[in-house]
Amino acid sequence: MRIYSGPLSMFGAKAEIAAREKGLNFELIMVRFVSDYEPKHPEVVRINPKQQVPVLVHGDLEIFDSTQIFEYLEDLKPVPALWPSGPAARAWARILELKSDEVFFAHIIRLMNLRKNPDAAAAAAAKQVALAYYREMEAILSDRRFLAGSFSYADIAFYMAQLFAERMGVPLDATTPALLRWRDAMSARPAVRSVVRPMVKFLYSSKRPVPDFLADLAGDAAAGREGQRPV
Ligand SMILES: N[C@@H](CCC(=O)N[C@@H](CS)C(=O)NCC(=O)O)C(=O)O
Repeated sequence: MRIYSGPLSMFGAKAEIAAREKGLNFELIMVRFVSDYEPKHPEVVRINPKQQVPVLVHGDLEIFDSTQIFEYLEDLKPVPALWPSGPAARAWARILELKSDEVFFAHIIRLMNLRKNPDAAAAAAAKQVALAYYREMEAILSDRRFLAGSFSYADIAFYMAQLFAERMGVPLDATTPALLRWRDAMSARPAVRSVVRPMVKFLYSSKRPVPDFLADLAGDAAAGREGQRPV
């Protein structure tokens, strides 16, 4: 199995975390990233008409999109299950995963695009929507450890989206204590650490800010050592 990802790809990180949580062996191919994923890796261009990472190749199968990769991994290796059991619980978990990627993260992409204009009214509006989403997730976590009950793809998706939100100036704070506990639990998972550590090193090596909650993952990178080298 090969996974094509990028050093700052939150969607690639989703796929990689899931593969690691499943205990699958795979080769990770980091595609070039300067300020964007350019020039595109030829295999990514050939396989994904959207020319984006992540892309997964397994034997004759070539697929793309982090959520589609989740579904394939779940069918390929059902244990440990990363969707909850029962049709309603699974459907709800899938909706949470979709909302994280396509509703919450849309506002974070807006903030990325407004980085040179942080005082714009549109940036303030995007932050407010993201903070309201934190409150929604806080309410969900009031009676459970993970968003869909058991640990699931919904948690992986929102962890990565929130990490990027933090980078874009929408941090969690004490007003959402359950969410802070959830994030600590997520950050402690070996699969998450394996994926986020090189990302943090890349942030340091490319002199980009690193969210405080990830500082302990930096190791030597914080002292100026090289991060992950894209190919
Ligand atoms: N919905 C897709 C989104 C993939 C995506 O946006 N990938 C980004 C990196 S995180 C990318 O490859 N961007 C380069 C581009 O769009 O040219 C997924 O879940 O995989």
